[in-house]
Amino acid sequence: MTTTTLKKIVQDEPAHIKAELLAKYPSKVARKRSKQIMINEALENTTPEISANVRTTPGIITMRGCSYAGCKGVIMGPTRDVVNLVHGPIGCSFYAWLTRRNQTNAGADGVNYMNYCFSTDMQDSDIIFGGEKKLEAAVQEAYDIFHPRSIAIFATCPVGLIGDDIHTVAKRMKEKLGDCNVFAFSCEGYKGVSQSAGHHIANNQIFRHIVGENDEVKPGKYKINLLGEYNIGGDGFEIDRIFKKCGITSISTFSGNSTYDQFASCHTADLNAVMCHRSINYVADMLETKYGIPWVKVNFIGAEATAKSLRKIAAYFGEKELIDQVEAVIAEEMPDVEKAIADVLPRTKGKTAMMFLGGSRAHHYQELFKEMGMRVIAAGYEFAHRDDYEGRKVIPDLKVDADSRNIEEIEVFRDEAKYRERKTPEEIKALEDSGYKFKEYDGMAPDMEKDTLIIDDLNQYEAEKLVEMMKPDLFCGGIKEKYSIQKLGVPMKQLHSYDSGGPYAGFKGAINFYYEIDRLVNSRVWSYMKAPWQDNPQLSATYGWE
Ligand code: CFM
Repeated sequence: MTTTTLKKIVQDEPAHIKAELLAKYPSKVARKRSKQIMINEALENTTPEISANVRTTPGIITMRGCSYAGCKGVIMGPTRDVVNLVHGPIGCSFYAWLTRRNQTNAGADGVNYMNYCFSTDMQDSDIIFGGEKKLEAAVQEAYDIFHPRSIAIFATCPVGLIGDDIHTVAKRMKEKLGDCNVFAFSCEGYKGVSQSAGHHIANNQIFRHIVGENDEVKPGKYKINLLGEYNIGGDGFEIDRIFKKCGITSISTFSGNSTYDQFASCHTADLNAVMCHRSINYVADMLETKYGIPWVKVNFIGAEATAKSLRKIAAYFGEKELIDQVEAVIAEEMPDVEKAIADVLPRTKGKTAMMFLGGSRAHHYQELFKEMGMRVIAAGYEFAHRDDYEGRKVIPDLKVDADSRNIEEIEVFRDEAKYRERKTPEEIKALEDSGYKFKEYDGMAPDMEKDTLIIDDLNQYEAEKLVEMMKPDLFCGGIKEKYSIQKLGVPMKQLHSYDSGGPYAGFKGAINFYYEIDRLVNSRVWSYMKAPWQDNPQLSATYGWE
């Protein structure tokens, strides 16, 4: 019998911590995990290579989700006027029903299917005899009740296993209904190694079936698409508020509070601002190739980052009117932000945080912690690719393996009729010469301090071990980690769902975040928490190979 105690190990021993995380694994697993745990050396400009977007070892309790989650839940889920129909057992729809907190405003037309959950509710008999007829009937039923503009069908694991041809059903129903775009996603949960595969599948199908359908020129100046913003906890509403104030017209958001028509007309915008690089970079690249819209990386998490991103958008258009207005908005919004920082800083400065989240927030949220004087001592993504850690410069070196080959790459060509050069090559060059970066993302590692830990696909065991050893003042993750971390006496903030908070984007969001984190890391309640094993001995066992 052994007793586990919480003990604070000196935080500047990353090699020791890494060795401890790996110590319990069988040697083969330890070797694999070792490549996914990197000690950051970014400050010396020699970012070491990390292994990412690889399979999780069976038996390990991963934080990841599935391909269907990435396609249906993440990309298509926040679209309010498309009926998102899940073809599968009802269990697959549990996490598809408003659990992601992507908020919606029904808008002038009042169409909003967000509060519904559409499923074919497959039964044993459908698995045995096939579910195509049931799917067809479900599409018809949804059409008869709602008369939606579009119905999207999502495959769950059993659909791929029994071989239901969802694409043929979709095509047949599209022809039969006439005024409803029915199309399908082969996003079976097992495709790829995580939800990241589902993002790619979703991006391809939106591009193939909707984008470019509506050429109508929308009113407004300085037209952009905001890609990779999903309006969690109202983030997108705050960003829209700021855009409006600045005089920037948002043609479409992929896909927070979005509509079918936004996707259909997004090719009329003049710039793509990419927020979450991981989930949507495919659409950004395709829009550039086919329609000539350049893209830039932005980040509206953090007040400084928001100001920087607005200036980046204004610099692209290069018109004095917009540049002045953006500066006026920043000048108007920042005093409240600075006041809030001055208020919390004496209490938050020097506190430490860990963040393990999807494929972009573990990077973006570091901005907010920096503004509060907090240090991020360990961070990682669940399913990002190497470019999200090390920057897009590594893309040519990425290896295609059996899992990535599984995901369709669609070939996109210039649309001679609709392609429009947004800037002349000279204008682009002038911008680049002044330090402007198109199509660029440097990833998380360069923004992290030397000797911090960067861990890909963290699991339940490692999360607890890491907290025990490094004892951070705050841990950020998702619902699966929430209670096990809190039981260790460490406050836990969900940065997928924001618990029930938000928005955290933009200027107002930053202020919300400062105060919430201040309350969390300074609450004394956590010091009263004692895990049961701190008082009582815990039964322990050894593995066969030990
Ligand atoms: Fe992009 Fe997202 Fe994220 Fe993501 Fe997500 Fe999310 Fe996330 Mo949860 S699209 S990669 S698949 S920023 S749902 S809004 S919080 S894991 S870090």
